[in-house]
Amino acid sequence: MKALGLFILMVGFSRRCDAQFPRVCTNDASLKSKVCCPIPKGFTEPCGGPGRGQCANTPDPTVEDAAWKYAYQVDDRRHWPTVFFNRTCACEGNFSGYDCTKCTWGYREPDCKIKQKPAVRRNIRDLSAQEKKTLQRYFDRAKNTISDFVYALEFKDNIGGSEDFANVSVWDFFVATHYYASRDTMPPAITDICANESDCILDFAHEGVGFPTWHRAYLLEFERAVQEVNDDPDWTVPYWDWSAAEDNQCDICTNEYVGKNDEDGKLEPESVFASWWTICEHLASFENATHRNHTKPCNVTKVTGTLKRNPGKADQAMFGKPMAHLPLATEVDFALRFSTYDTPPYNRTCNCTFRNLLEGYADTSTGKYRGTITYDNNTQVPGAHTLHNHVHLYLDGTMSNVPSAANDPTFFLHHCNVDRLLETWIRRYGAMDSAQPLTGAKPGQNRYEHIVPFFPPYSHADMFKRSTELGYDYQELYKNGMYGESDLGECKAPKPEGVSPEVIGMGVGIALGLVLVVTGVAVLLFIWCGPKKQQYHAADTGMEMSVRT
Ligand SMILES: *[C@@H]1O[C@H](CO)[C@@H](O)[C@H](O)[C@H]1NC(C)=O
Ligand SMILES: *[C@@H]1O[C@H](CO)[C@@H](O)[C@H](O)[C@H]1NC(C)=O
Ligand SMILES: *[C@@H]1O[C@H](CO)[C@@H](O)[C@H](O)[C@H]1NC(C)=O
Ligand SMILES: *[C@@H]1O[C@H](CO)[C@@H](O)[C@H](O)[C@H]1NC(C)=O
Ligand SMILES: *[C@@H]1O[C@H](CO)[C@@H](O)[C@H](O)[C@H]1NC(C)=O
Ligand SMILES: *[C@@H]1O[C@H](CO)[C@@H](O)[C@H](O)[C@H]1NC(C)=O
Ligand SMILES: *[C@@H]1O[C@H](CO)[C@@H](O)[C@H](O)[C@H]1NC(C)=O
Ligand SMILES: *[C@@H]1O[C@H](CO)[C@@H](O)[C@H](O)[C@H]1NC(C)=O
Ligand SMILES: *[C@@H]1O[C@H](CO)[C@@H](O)[C@H](O)[C@H]1NC(C)=O
Ligand SMILES: *[C@@H]1O[C@H](CO)[C@@H](O)[C@H](O)[C@H]1NC(C)=O
Ligand SMILES: [Cu+2]
Repeated sequence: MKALGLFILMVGFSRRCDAQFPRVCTNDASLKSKVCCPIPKGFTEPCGGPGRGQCANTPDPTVEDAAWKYAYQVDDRRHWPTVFFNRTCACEGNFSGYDCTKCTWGYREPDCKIKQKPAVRRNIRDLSAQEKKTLQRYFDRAKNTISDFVYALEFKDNIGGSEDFANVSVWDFFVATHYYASRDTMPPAITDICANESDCILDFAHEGVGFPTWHRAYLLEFERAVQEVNDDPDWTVPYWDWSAAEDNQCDICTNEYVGKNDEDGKLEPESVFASWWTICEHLASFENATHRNHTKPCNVTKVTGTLKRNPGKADQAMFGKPMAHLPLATEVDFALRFSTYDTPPYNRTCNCTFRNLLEGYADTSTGKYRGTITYDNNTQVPGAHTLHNHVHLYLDGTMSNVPSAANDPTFFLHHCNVDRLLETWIRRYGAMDSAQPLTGAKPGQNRYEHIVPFFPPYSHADMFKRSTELGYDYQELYKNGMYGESDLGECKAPKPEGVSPEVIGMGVGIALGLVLVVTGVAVLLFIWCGPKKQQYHAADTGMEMSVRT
């Protein structure tokens, strides 16, 4: 298998829309002119010419937000992708891709005129023995094949030319992409500017309304890349239905699937994935080098370790008792009852929204945000780490830190299930425009903003529709939509004001209100004063394994 991987290493496969940038556009002339309009093979004009595409100014749907000006004004990811390229291919009809030789999601050759029958993403537990082998082989080939896309090793200001871009494997390209979208912006040491956490962490993919659609795009790109690298356009990424796992433990953590780990969290040598290297494992600030107070991009050529997993062994004092097992089906049921997709301020403090429950900063019994509380005596009450975040932390290792998570194949199986839950929500409540805000989200997460860092760019709105319009479907939606209507925790519509017949009830209410206020203040104080870093949990504890600078 390894030999096969190496054998095909140098075989070129065409890549479709993606992030950070096609090799063909990272030559000195293109970088200088900011034009990325290649002449496709078999054509004579850039972008293919009339009937296919032409070179045009890149649209810039950015929503400027004064609240983010410190972090944003010097960030390469602002006005994506115009800091790097401001003229790109505008493709006609259903053509797409950086040179208009590809089809938009859901369409196929010839001439992208065929609307494809939705490809079905299947439950990983239903794959045949042979299909499981294929999955491993396909992933391994992606890990060992050089991508058509290259990655910048430097800030834009410091990029001299093509020598500042590095080759990267197809798999590692996705690791770097997840890292690039979510890395923190400034070193935590700059506390005068980073008085508010939101000024320091500029995450285009998490803790916000764009979370579900960012990862939907990411998964589509990933699926297509694996298809292309293995020359199998019908392959689909399977989903791991963790809420249905036996004994609520990692039922795919075996060598048949993603690999079994030993006591130290290392994968057994029998697993294909035991030999996988990892990249981008530390927060960028870990590297110390800064430029205009920004942390450096991940050096994609540097191996940082191997995959680590320790399911059920995450620190319960820090993350709570539920870390001993996977999230329960009742918790998923709860989240899917919320018809409100998201609300201002569209960050991790949101209450009673499907997005924050799915992402995992809201409690799956109350529906409300709950951050970690640390008392003076150093006792800690863990915050909410639910659903998506819970699974990341439960796996305890590579998956539990944002920058490194996508090194682990489990990431894509997990996120496929997260996307299935999004799809279940969309089928029940509808993909209404109003769900995604026009303004008020974090940078790059508003409805029509470009999803950073995919190239050529497209928006969150493009992803917020029935999956069948994007060319794929699921073997089965979550419980086929059967998850009840009644229990909304503390999020029921408030009772109309007026004289309550139950005075005792009121007394309890007031007491509860006081408790909530006190808790709220404690949480806020903690958010305010806590150290800054990025992990899949609801508030910062400063106790993570990676070294902070
Ligand atoms: C694109 O960038 C180039 C190089 O910086 C600049 O000269 C040009 O004016 C820009 N074009 C647009 C449409 O912003
Ligand atoms: C995409 O292809 C379909 C099917 O042929 C066609 O109906 C549709 O008009 C095309 N879309 C565009 C924008 O050309
Ligand atoms: C990067 O990969 C391309 C295509 O495989 C190859 O032509 C080029 O020499 C590689 N560059 C480096 C620096 O290895
Ligand atoms: C932090 O946020 C508060 C409240 O939103 C604001 O008043 C204050 O100016 C912000 N501090 C900085 C340094 O931006
Ligand atoms: C990063 O900075 C810290 C504190 O200044 C220092 O101790 C550490 O050695 C630096 N790390 C690297 C890799 O330079
Ligand atoms: C970087 O941070 C330092 C310390 O807060 C500040 O004085 C300086 O102005 C910042 N530089 C830039 C370019 O933002
Ligand atoms: C990236 O890492 C490689 C391997 O450790 C090293 O040789 C190279 O100098 C690094 N490049 C940059 C720009 O830091
Ligand atoms: C969430 O948004 C509110 C309002 O802008 C802000 O005060 C708060 O600091 C944000 N919290 C986090 C964790 O980003
Ligand atoms: C620490 O302080 C909290 C809040 O005052 C209290 O509830 C808790 O029992 C204390 N824990 C210990 C071990 O003293
Ligand atoms: C969510 O509710 C908690 C109390 O449960 C409160 O502290 C927090 O401020 C609320 N979040 C928002 C965005 O209103
Ligand atoms: Cu993510």
